[in-house]
Amino acid sequence: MKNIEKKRIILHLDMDYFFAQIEERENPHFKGKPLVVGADPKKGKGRGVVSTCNYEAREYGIRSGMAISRAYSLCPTAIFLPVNMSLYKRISISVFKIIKKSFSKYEKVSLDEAYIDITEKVNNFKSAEIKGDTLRDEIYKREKLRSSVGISGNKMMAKIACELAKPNGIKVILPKNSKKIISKMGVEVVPGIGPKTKKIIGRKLDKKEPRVKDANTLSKRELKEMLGKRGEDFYCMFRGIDHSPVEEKREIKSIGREHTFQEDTRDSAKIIETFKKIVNEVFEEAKNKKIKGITVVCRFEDFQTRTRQISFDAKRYDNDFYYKKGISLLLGLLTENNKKIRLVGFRVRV
Ligand code: DCP
Ligand code: CA
Ligand code: CA
Repeated sequence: MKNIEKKRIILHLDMDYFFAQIEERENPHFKGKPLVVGADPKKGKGRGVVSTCNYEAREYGIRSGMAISRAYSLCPTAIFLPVNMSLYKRISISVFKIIKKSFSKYEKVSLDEAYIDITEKVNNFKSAEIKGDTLRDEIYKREKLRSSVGISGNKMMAKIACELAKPNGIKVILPKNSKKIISKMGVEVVPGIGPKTKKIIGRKLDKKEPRVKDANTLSKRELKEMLGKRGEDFYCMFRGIDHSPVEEKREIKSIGREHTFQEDTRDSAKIIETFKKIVNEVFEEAKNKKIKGITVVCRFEDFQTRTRQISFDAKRYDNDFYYKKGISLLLGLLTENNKKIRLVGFRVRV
């Protein structure tokens, strides 16, 4: 029963190289040159990361999340710009207004990404494609920004279609072709399969880079034994099936700060002092809002990034309470290993 999918038509929209494209729009003379948005590279000595970059910079191998120093060494002549988050947020709001005008059932995934359930709006995939084109045209007309759209019978396949459509394109994957198309891909295309799960599957199949078609030799029971309840969902997803609904989530707001140390450190007094400073900044911004949860982030010298979090009940506590909880999470992370710390961060959900 679970292997039969309800007929739906789902559209996935994702803006192309979002932060960098906005910077190109604001500064047209940057167009055509490699452009990187992120931390200050400080002539190769900078210590933050790349947020994103345009396609010209990607040709040099630069990618989101990469150390900015690495990006600098790959292309020292690129244009490096700081993250102007308030501008990107403002433009994101405008893009979502355009979506909202034409569609009622959509789910915001991030600043530049949304799923839209258009089952009730169109009768077939041909008219779905026209809807997708109209949306892309409308965004371009109003915001002068390019985007890509994927369309299929569920969220997972619509996102895969969108990846294939990028940049500035549209792609439809008919549900009857979903299984065949996904089978050629690496298992990590399935949402929820990260490096750890991939390793478990790879070990079982004796393959370093397991593909979906390899994973399709595993029975539902085997997957459940290996990965628990999630394994059953993966069994369906490996066959192009995803039942998850498009749901408009109430927006969870988070307020956070992070600090990259000038030099990697294990000096706990120094780490705690910095932590205290950023926690206070976060409290300052969160002001009277009810805190629903806190997250502490540590990035270690080898770039491994670990987080720990706690959620709270409906009660309101004073800032000191959250600070002490934060410190205990931080100490937990620090005692996980002996590596030096590169970055520490603190975030609250409000
Ligand atoms: N972002 C970030 N750090 C990351 C990944 C992304 O700050 N590690 C930001 C910058 C991106 C935006 O989020 O512009 C959207 O992320 P995407 O993954 O959609 O990437 P892009 O829009 O930059 O590129 P693409 O054209 O591949 O979608
Ligand atoms: Ca994007
Ligand atoms: Ca995105």
